[in-house]
Amino acid sequence: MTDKMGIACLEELKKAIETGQPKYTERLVLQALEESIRPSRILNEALIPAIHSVGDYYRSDETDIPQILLSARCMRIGLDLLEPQLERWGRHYQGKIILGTVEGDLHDIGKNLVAVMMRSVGFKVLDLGVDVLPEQFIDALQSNPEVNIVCISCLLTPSIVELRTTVQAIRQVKSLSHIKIMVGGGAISEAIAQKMGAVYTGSAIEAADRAKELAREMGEKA
Ligand code: B1M
Repeated sequence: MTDKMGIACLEELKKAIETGQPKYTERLVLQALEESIRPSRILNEALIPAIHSVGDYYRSDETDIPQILLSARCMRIGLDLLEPQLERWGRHYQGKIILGTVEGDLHDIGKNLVAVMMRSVGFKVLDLGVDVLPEQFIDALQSNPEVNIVCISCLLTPSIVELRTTVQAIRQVKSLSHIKIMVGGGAISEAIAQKMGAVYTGSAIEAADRAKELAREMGEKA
């Protein structure tokens, strides 16, 4: 396959996600894989730019919520197809992380991307889903003592309060004092994260890289 054909397929896939066509999205992802386009390229050159354009259209009132939900479904389909392929490209096992979207917040596209990127670099991921209460994070951490990192996604400004409560609740549990708490999502900035005593990253790729560094640092200390 020539690179031009690959680019055409990725362009078409991006459009299919932006215009919310789940069946066509599935077909194009499978086609891209059959054409031996690298899964990381499909993710970085079609899926991620598509969902960012959808966000831009939403901000400028060029799309509505049903349309966004269709694009979100396309994203889910694409990520589900790519994930096993990305995992195969992942290097050696890095450990296990716990991940979830903060209480009150139902956004999961960014969180799912974080899960995919974490798996692709070699982490096992326990995904607690969306609208996760502080006690659910704590229960999961206590039931999985091998976990050293928890990642929390937050897209809604009003949910920053719940995020702070969650971080404080985890910090108050003595047996979890070694846990590294990573936060991210559109409502969070470096300054907000620092004030909470959490580690901030702006993207799923950065989150996976930072988690790898943290895992290495903790491994060295142990
Ligand atoms: Co909502 N929404 N939404 N929404 N939505 C936003 C977030 C908003 C910014 C839109 C806007 O007004 N401009 C706004 C929040 C404003 C604010 O508080 N700051 C908003 C609002 C207000 C709402 C509702 C309240 C709307 C309403 O009902 N009136 C409602 C809330 C429901 C709730 O959660 N309780 C709501 C609902 C929805 C839908 C259901 C329609 C849908 C969600 C579908 C789904 O997730 N399954 C939706 C969507 C799609 C969006 C936008 C358009 C896109 C979000 C997205 O998926 N972006 C968004 C506008 C925008 O962002 N431009 C908007 C793509 C995704 C890849 O980016 O999640 O930022 P993101 O993830 C990035 C990084 O942030 C980072 O990695 C990812 C990629 O590299 N990252 C992490 C994310 N989590 C991380 C965790 C980490 C590290 C990095 O941990 C270590």
